Amino acid sequence: MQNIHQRACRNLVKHFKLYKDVFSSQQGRLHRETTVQRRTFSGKKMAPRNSPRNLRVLLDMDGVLADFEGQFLKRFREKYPHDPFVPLEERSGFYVTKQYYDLGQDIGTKAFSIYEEKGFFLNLQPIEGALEAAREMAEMEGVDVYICTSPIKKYTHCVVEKYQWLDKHLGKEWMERMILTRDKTVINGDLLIDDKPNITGGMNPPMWQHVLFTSWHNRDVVPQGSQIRLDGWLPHSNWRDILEQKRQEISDH
Ligand code: UMP
Ligand code: MG
Repeated sequence: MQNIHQRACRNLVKHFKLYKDVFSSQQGRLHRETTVQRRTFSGKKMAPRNSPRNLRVLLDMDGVLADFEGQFLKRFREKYPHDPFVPLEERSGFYVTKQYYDLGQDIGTKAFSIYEEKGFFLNLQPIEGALEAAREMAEMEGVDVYICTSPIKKYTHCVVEKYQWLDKHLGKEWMERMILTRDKTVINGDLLIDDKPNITGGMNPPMWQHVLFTSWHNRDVVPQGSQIRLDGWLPHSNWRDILEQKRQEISDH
């Protein structure tokens, strides 16, 4: 009799454990569905339940995803090994050409020739952690990511190579996100992550808040107005907090 009782108890415990495992895995699945996989049938992400709409993040390319400054210096020194140059630690001011013109008219002209050459934009190295961050951001629930980048005036190689760079490093599906414009102020977004300190254009003020991404040329710039600084993409970086804060602002409105 006691044996039957003990067996019954053991069975009960076993079934309870089984139920608990099934229940918690169901919960986990539900949780994942609501936090990561809320998508419409078209595959488009939906706004989180507590937010009226998706957060729109505009990501700059040169100086944020792609290392323009590093490649510029490398190519300049390879092409003009006997000319003076500006080490990265001494860079200041957004336009690298302007600083090279200060070294002499001919040096400025040579500087221009560097980023107008074929292959320059395609061969830019990704900035450390940028591709991982961009992918993670694009996968986030309720976040729409766009690439917002300005081509140079001599667009022959630059425009096509910007598309090629994105395809090479992030893939074909990112073509849908590409915005090429020389006036970023007219683009609608919540956040623009960009290394250029002073972004001006036809719309004043722009819709977006400017997140100033740290680069050699802007290290000493004090953020103005609603600008906030982002010091890079690596694990310590607070880009996730910046997005979360903005999302809160949208929900509160
Ligand atoms: N650029 C110049 N001159 C410079 C530095 C950069 O024309 O001295 C160009 C290169 C990029 C553009 O095409 O400016 C910067 O684009 P954004 O990163 O702001 O999108
Ligand atoms: Mg830039």
